Amino acid sequence: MTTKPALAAVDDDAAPLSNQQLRELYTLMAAVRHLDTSAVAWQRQGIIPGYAPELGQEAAQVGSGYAVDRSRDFVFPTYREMGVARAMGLDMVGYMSTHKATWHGGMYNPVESRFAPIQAVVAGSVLHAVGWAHGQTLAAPDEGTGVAMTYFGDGASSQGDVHEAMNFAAVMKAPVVFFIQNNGWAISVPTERQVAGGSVAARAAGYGIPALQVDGNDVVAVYEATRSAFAHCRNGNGPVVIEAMTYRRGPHSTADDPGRYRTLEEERLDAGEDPLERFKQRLLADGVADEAFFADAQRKAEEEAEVIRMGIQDLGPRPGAEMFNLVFQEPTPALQSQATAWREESEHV
Ligand SMILES: Cc1ncc(C[n+]2csc(CCOP(=O)(O)OP(=O)(O)O)c2C)c(N)n1
Ligand SMILES: [Mg+2]
Repeated sequence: MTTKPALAAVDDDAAPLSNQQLRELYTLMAAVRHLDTSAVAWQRQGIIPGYAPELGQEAAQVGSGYAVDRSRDFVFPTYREMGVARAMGLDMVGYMSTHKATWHGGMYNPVESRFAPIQAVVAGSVLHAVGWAHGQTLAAPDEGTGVAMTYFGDGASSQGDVHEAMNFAAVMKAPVVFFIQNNGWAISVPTERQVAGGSVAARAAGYGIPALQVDGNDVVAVYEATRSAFAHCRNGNGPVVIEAMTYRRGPHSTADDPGRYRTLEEERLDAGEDPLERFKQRLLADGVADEAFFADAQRKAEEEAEVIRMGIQDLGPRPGAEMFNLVFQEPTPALQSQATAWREESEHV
């Protein structure tokens, strides 16, 4: 499905993925699958108040996150990028603490991890990424160009912010990868009722941005597309749009009931092949991994999720008054009076 883009000729001489890297990709996808389904269970058990599952989007997330150079690039996620976070090696207790509502944006370090705080404002991350990428072009060249990668959905692509961001990035040649996970749905609204012009990738032409539409359920295809896009951006050619075609299996969030807008039969038919199972069959067929390897990956995934569960359960509550402290560098009078009112009502001081 990958369409060959008009990417500028780039010095992308990276070797194909080794067998060890292919196995690592599978291990990551298995860890993400298990953590994702565990997180839904944790929400049902009252361990976390809410979660946005990414079942079926593991290839899109792990494949793209794996291409990031954590020494200089920066990722701007939405609320659904747990798989990217895991592929980039984040502290997952810190990451999942966001879903426990323990701390704004999670307790991991965004600067060190190169992964911005989780963004719940649809298309908000797109603007932040373009600003950061533009900053790279203003920085001293000998610092080396980092590339921003912003994640957003098919629904978010209808936001005016995305138009402004793409246009600005193209005009300013900002090194930014616009990574769209087209998962078929924006909560209850299907893509065809949301995206005009045939696809999100098709829109890029209007901004003079090269676009790749890639099979988002093929982890290797996603990795290769992302790697090419990074090389294009890093060489001063401006932004790239990647539209990874995938499918959101299950609910939008733990508060959603997809039975209100689609049947299980429709979901099964439209979802296509499971990206994890598909990759497993490929690795088996190519002799890259055997059944013992897959069993081991599953065991490790279960152990890892258990450590994360204990970690988030051990996190105590943060002092509620903290929420007022990080809004502005200098608190405004209005904020100060809100903080005072909140303390009087909540802490009875
Ligand atoms: C600015 C803004 N408008 C509306 C919402 C409510 N909202 C949350 S998720 C969502 C749908 C997003 O769909 P999509 O961009 O396809 O991402 P997906 O959830 O499918 O990953 C909406 C409308 C919001 N969070 N922010
Ligand atoms: Mg969507």
